[in-house]
Amino acid sequence: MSLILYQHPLASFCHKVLIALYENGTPFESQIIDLANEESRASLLRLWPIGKFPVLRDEALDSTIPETSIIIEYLDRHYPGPTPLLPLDPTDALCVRLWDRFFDLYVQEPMQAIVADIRRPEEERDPRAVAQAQALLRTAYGMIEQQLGEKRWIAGDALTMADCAAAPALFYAETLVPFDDQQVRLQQYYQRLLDRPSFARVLEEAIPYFHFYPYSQKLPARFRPEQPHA
Ligand SMILES: N[C@@H](CCC(=O)N[C@@H](CS)C(=O)NCC(=O)O)C(=O)O
Repeated sequence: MSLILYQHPLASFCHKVLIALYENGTPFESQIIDLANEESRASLLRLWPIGKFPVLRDEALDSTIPETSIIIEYLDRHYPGPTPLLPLDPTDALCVRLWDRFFDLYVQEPMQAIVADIRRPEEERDPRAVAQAQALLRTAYGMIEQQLGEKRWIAGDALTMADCAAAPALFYAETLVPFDDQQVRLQQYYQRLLDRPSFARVLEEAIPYFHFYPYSQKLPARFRPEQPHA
């Protein structure tokens, strides 16, 4: 197999790339990274000393590609399929890159900050940083609602890399700061993302791991792990 994705099925940035791979039926091998396991962590650091994942390894072209947006652009260029993830028109492509950045920086990052905070010992938590992250999510939701207008996907009528970024970011963010009742377009967009077969498959594969997510009881009902009986 030419492509190997170093990833973890619970990790939101990995979901972003998995959606892109499933959209285009791109064959790949999955290498699960367990950061708690020294050997597994070392295998990631050898590829990308920053230690963030996913990382894509392409044996056929002898390339190692980190960073989700770069991975998706790489796949789009070298392994195109039925769902082009970047438009050919340069202006349209810029819009996709903007919204891809938007979801990574202003939805994923505050979401990760809130989750990281609850994983810390109580005395190391930072309620001010959490409140800032929650406020950023609320601002981002309002901007997404505006951007959607009558569009089906975030940058227009076709699903793109920006929607790959949006799906996992909104999936976890919504468990921390629920969407406003007034944000009807955002809610409908979120439902479209959940219904998209590529993302539905990613979520299905994550089910055995959701009990590791500290806010798992806020996930949509079908993904909520059963609570242990008293
Ligand atoms: N900018 C990176 C972010 C990747 C990222 O934050 N991945 C998370 C998993 S969802 C990670 O590596 N977490 C482990 C860590 O930060 O130590 C990308 O787009 O690939």
